[in-house]
Amino acid sequence: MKFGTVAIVGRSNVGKSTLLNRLLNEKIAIVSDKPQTTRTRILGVVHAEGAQIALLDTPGLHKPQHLLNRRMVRTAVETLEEADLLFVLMDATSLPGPGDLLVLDHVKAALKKQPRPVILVLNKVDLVNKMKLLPVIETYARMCAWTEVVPVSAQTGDNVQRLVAVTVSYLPEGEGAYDDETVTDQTMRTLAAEMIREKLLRQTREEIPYSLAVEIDEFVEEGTLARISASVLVERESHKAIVIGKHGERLKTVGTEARIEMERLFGIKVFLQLWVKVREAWREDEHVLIELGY
Ligand SMILES: Nc1nc2c(ncn2[C@@H]2O[C@H](COP(=O)(O)OP(=O)(O)OP(=O)(O)O)[C@@H](O)[C@H]2O)c(=O)[nH]1
Ligand SMILES: [Mg+2]
Repeated sequence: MKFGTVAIVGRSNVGKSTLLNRLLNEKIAIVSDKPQTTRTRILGVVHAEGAQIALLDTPGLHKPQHLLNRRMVRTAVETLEEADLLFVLMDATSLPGPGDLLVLDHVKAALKKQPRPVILVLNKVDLVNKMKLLPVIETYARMCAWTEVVPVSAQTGDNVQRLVAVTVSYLPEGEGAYDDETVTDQTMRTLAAEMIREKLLRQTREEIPYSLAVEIDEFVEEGTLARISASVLVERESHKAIVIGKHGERLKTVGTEARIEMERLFGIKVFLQLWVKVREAWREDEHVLIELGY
């Protein structure tokens, strides 16, 4: 038996959470086209033939500007330093930019402290034709002493099984740390809050996605029904109006979409109530961050 932890790191939007979900065949981490979607470390356990892989999805590495972001980057760096193996995700649709160089600096620093297998995962190959992919692979290949380079599409699943096989080959020998049923460390409460936040991210733009948070006030299971009450935190009155929308339409859409997804994942009926609260500068407030699990 083989067992090990694998940190999934990279800049925002490269598809780390999409890859986690793909490898688990389950939607555990929320995904969006807005940067800095993932704010915490998320465990996903892959039960493979003769191996168990503890995947750790992390927030995108970036230059932090708020306390929230400093904690996000710290989480990613700590995970990078602790894991047995690293997946460094890069976007195959473009040549390396400043954000990718920042990621490489973090990766090299972690490898210097503790050498480990490091796999370059070039994601989103579904968007690139083969002719354009080769120079991108060659450029990245020269930038670090990668153990392996694996191009994939987390979205379509292309080459993802090869990534699993390559990963297993580099895992340490050992018994799995999780029982057969364990897929994630995310509680239903956290999953519910995250699903609401994902729907909010889809419905908002500019600075609003960065300054939104969702807190579960009540989560009561009554047989086959869950009664959930949640607060959406925003930083300004003007943002509150936008989140609610004209005649409450936007919040209603968010609530409906989140409820449908929760019912599917939890397999029970959900009664969901949403409130919007203004909490000025919550991203700088340590107490609020701890309350939110950040
Ligand atoms: N076409 C294509 N799109 C992808 C692929 N993987 C991810 N995406 C899209 O890229 C966007 C970002 O995906 P995420 O999985 O949220 O990215 P992330 O790296 O987790 O981002 P952060 O959590 O912000 O650090 C989403 O719109 C995804 O649908 C892929 O293989 N192909
Ligand atoms: Mg993510």
